[in-house]
Amino acid sequence: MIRINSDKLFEEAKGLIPGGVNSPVRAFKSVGGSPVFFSSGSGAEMTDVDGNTYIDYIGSWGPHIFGHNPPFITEAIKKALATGISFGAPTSVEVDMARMITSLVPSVEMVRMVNSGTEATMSAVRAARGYTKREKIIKFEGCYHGHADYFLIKAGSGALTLGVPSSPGVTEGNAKDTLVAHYNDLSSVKSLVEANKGDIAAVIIEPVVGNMGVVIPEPDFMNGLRKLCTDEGIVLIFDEVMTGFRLSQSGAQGVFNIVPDLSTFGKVIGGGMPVGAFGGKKEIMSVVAPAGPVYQAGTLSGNPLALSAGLAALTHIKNNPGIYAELEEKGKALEEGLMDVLKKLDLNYTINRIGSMVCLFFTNEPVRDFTSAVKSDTALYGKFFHEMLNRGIYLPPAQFEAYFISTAHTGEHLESTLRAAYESLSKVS
Ligand code: KE4
Repeated sequence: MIRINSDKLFEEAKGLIPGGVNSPVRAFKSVGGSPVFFSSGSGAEMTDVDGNTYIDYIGSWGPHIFGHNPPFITEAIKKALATGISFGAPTSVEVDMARMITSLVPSVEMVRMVNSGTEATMSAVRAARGYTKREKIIKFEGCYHGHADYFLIKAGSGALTLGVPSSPGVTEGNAKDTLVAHYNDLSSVKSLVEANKGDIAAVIIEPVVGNMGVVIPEPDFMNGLRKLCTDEGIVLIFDEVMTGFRLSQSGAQGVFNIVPDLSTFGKVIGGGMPVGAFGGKKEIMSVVAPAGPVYQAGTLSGNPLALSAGLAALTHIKNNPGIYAELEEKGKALEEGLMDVLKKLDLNYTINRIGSMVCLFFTNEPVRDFTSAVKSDTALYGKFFHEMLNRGIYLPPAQFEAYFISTAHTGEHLESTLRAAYESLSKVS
């Protein structure tokens, strides 16, 4: 595939934007080569600035659960645009959005809108610290909760992809209050809790990990974590920025029937526009300013134009619960198709999937935590990525990410993807 216009744009971008991109994981650092610049998206497909079309499995890193530019979202944006973009004052759509989120997610009694997943998670931690008057938090190695200082310790996603899970610029003072446990290992959490009795404000976890590739919690792990937090007065925060409204109408917590104390959201709730949210027990959320003393703010928080897109997405979800059966069917078809391809080629790489989140790990071992995930052959993944890219399949440019299927992906899209996977894997393996 010829991509001269992308390459030209990237050369100019590198002189103007750090690394030529506005978010590191887009830069192809771990897979090599130069990023593709896109000009349009429609349904499950995107077209780059050189006119090449791709089947898209990134979906803007999760928001596009209905594919690009679904009419019910674009129409909602156009309608909102006609009456204004932003007021910096309360609007009715903010009440509609809060009502929608609290109606879909039973554990969320009160919610605050923000502008990104990072704002949601950093604010939720601050609320938990303000509510418990404790300072330390526990996160899990390989989980990614955005780029707030206290999360960039053994983080996943782009931080892991770039080989900098603990970022420079994060001070000792900040890092000392972030304790790191191991996913699917309850004893590692219990040890930290025992060693820091009464000092831990919150445990924050991706209830399904999408940022070290897809890693699924084991039943006793999540139930044990819930009990431990209840017993110790620790706020359990489910970071559902990626899983929220993707895995069910009430995210991963609806799949596992576990009630967190706070939840964070992003991606799907913005319909592709910049929206995040955090919410949960009214007793905890009531510490957030101006109801309480824990300060949290944002010029464009609850922006009516962005919320019009998000509300359209959530309204569609509320009115069409059948989409999850559709996404499960399509996810299963892709997973089983990939397993057939691996079998035909006598390969036994690991595939983890839940609903419409899939990951092919280039390792023969099961992947259940950070240690097992990083055994994947990232160089081989890079070769596979480019073979697929040149066959018109746009996968995440990093092994430690999730492929996202949308309702816009058709059987033909999946068949083309599996054909390309067979050709690509037979070439690189
Ligand atoms: P944002 O600040 O990027 O909106 O959200 C941060 C975040 C928080 N929590 C979870 C579970 C997340 O997955 C994310 C962001 N996800 C990455 C993709 N793995 C965003 C892609 C990027 O960094 O460009």
